[in-house]
Amino acid sequence: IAGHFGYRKRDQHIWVQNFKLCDGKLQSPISISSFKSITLPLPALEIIGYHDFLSTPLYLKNNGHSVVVNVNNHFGKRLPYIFGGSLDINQEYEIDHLHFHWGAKNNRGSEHMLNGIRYPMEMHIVHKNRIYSNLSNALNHKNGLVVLGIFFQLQEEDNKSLCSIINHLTSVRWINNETKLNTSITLASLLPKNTDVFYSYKGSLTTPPCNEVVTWIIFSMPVPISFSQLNKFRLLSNGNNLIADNYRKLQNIGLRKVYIRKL
Ligand code: 1SD
Ligand code: ZN
Repeated sequence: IAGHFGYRKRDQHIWVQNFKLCDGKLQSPISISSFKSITLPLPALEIIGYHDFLSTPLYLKNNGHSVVVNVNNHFGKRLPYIFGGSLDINQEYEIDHLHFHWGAKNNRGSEHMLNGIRYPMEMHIVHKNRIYSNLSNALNHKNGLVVLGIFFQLQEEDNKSLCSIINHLTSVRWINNETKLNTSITLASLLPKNTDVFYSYKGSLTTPPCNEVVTWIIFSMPVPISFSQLNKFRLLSNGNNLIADNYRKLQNIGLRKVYIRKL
């Protein structure tokens, strides 16, 4: 959606010049602290269709900022969707795509921070409110999007559930490369084992044009990834540089509240 923007400090500094919304009061990402979060007796987040095999073909694309799996063409079938949790009653959000943010080094990469920890990678599963016909329409409405944020944590063994994506990364090494996944993905296998505990707050896209239309749901429990798997993301290129450290600097929480759902 956005034209040119970069992630180096001096590049992020000028996002606001080209994209006015990036200067708003409800920007993302933020640093989340469990102690400062408000516990609410929220119902569980209902995640429907995440256990099904997604209709193929699924495409993986290097867009120069990240690597994206588009899920929105779910021919003839209902798209996986979410509701409940911290979301307004009767509002359903269907999946549009997922993408990743990662670091050049293991001590950075996630956009959000949780209790002072910056994880080496964060996955975003972007959902749009079913009442809007497409993603660009949803971007004009406060209740347009819900993004699920999932942290990754390094472990020795490979995370088998990521293989179908990671095995294709060499085919999308360069910007605008796109490839068909030859295996299906079961979205549920990409989620943490426990989705009962999550944080939620009102924020924005973390990339220009920074629309303040996102209800963020960040799971407390991370998902494992191995060193060698993470390194494969770091080989992707935008034509000039390797893609890494594609995370936005922290934004002020301001007057916002962050809610936590516990069991
Ligand atoms: O960075 C993504 C951007 O690529 C696009 O996917 C947008 C929504 O379509 O979302 C942002 S983010 O806020 O999910 N990082
Ligand atoms: Zn993102």
